[in-house]
Amino acid sequence: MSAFKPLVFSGVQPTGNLHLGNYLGALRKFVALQASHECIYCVVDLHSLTATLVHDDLADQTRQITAAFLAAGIDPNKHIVFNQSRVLQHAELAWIFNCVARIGWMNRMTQFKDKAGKDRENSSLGLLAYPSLMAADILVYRATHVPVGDDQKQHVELTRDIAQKFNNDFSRRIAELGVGVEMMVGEEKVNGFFPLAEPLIEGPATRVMSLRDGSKKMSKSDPSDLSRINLTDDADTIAKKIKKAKTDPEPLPSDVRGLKGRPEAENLVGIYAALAETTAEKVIADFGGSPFSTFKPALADLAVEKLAPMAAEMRRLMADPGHIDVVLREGGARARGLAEATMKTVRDIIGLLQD
Ligand code: AQP
Repeated sequence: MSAFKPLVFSGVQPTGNLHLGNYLGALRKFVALQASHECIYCVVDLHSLTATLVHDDLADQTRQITAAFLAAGIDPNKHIVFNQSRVLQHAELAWIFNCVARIGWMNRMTQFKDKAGKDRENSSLGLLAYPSLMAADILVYRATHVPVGDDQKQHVELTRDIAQKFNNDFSRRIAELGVGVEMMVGEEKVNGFFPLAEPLIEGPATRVMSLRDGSKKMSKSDPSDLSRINLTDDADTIAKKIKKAKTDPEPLPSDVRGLKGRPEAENLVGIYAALAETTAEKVIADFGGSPFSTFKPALADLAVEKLAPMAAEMRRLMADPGHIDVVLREGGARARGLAEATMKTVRDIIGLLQD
C-alpha cells in the first residue's frame, strides 16, 4: 500500500512580536522536527490581514518572524522557509476549500468566537474563513504532520474534515485519474488525494498562559506587554515581567497535584519545566514548598539563559534585511514548485480547464 510521504508544515502570523508561548508551543518543535522530517515553515502574512488589514509594518514583521525562525535554528537550506503571499496557490486552494467547507463548521471554531466577540456580523469574512486558508496552507503540500500549540488543535481537526470531504466528494474523479493514495479512515480503506494531517501537540507548554491572567493564553495581541515575554525582550525586561507575574500568596506545593486550581502557579511551573526540558514533577521536586520570591528569580535566570542568545541572533539577522529577503524569495520559489504540482492535479480532479 503506498502512503503519503511524511512532511511537516506549520506557520506563524506576522501580527507582532513572537512570545514565549509561540516559542515553546511551536518554534521549538519546528526546530526539533528538522532532524527527522522534511519541513516547510511559513510566515502566514495573508492570515495576519484577518487581525489588522491596514498594517504599516507588515513587511518588517514578516522579516522579524523569519529572523526568529532562523535564530531558533531552522535551516532554510535543508528545509523551506517563505512567506505565504508569495505562493498564490495557497489562496487558490483556499477558495476551493471555501466551497468544500460548510459555514456551520466555521461558526463553531472557538478562535472565531473569541476573536469576533459579540459583534460577529461585523467581523470580516476573512476571519470566519481563516481555517479554510489554514487547511490550504497544509494541504497544498499534502503535509502529514502539523506542529502547533494547543489553541490550533481545532483548526487542524477542521483541516482533516475538509480533506476527508474533498476526498469523498471527488472520489470518482480521483479514482479515474489514478491520483489517489490508499489510506485508512477509521475501519475503512479509502483512496484519497489529500492526507488527514496529524496535529503534533505535546510537552509541558502546549498552552502557555498570560503572566497577568492564568485563565487567558499568552498572546501577541494582548494589549498588556506585561502579559507576555517577547523573544526580543532584554534580560532586565524578562526579570521585571516575571517578578510582576500574577501569583497567589501560597508557596509552591510539595506535590504536583497541588497545582490544580492554581492556574498562575501551574503556568510558571510549566514554563520552567519547558525551558529546562524537564517535567513539572521534577520542578516541584526541586522547588516544592518555596515561596514565589525564591522561584521567580530562578525562573527569570533560566528564561534569560535560554532566550538571550536567540534575541542576540535575531538582532544580528535583522541588521541585514537583504539576507532575510533572499531566504524568503528562494524558499518561495521552492514552495511554489511543490504547490503548483498539487494544484495542477486539483484542477484536473475538479475539471477546471488549464494549459
Ligand atoms: N500561548 C501559547 N502557548 C503555546 N503555543 C502558542 N501558540 C500561540 N500562542 C501560544 C502557537 O504559536 C504558533 C503561532 O501562532 P500564530 O501567530 O499563528 O497565531 P496565534 O495562535 O493566534 O498566536 P497569538 O500569539 O495568540 O497571536 P494573536 O494574538 O495574533 O492571535 C501556533 O502554533 C500557536 O498554536
